[in-house]
Amino acid sequence: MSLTKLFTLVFLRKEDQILLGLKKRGFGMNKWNGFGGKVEPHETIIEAAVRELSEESRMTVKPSDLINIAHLEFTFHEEPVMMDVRVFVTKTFEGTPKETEEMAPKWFNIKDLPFSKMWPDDEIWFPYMLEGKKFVGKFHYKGFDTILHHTIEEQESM
Ligand code: 6U4
Ligand code: NA
Ligand code: NA
Repeated sequence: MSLTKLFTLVFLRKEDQILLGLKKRGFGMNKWNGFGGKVEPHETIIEAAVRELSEESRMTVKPSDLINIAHLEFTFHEEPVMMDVRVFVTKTFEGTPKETEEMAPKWFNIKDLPFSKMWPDDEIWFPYMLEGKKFVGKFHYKGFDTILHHTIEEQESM
């Protein structure tokens, strides 16, 4: 796999709720997701996670409060790109979610998630995250709607 791109994805938890944002532009537009984006060359993965969360929702977290719960690897039929997505959760944060240029944030009850308007893989791996598991998930897509195959392996630690 020649072209690997590193991304972050952050989820804030508050009791039985999770903060998602409706993406307003670019990759994943019109889908609900956590907050995140590309890791820039000058920053660590954690720094990117903190920055993207703030840029997209105006929420603030300390780097040490982010718990890395998953690695997700997305590959695409007949495309040499791999997306390596590092997933973080935390219950410790400051601020009130605000709509930004990129995302419109909203708290969802974890029993009432909008899976039909999320990435198809989310319905497969969210249950692991919501049960507090750590895992590596690999998803091979054809286009952006069809998962040809996937694996999920639980990990002792990330
Ligand atoms: P700009 O250029 O600022 O719009 P940037 O915010 O750096 O982009 P973006 O938003 O394109 O990056 O990053 C994609 C986001 O979507 C990351 O948080 C990872 C996440 N993501 C990508 N594919 C996903 C998938 N199949 N399932 C999922 N999240 C995915 O749950
Ligand atoms: Na983003
Ligand atoms: Na961004």
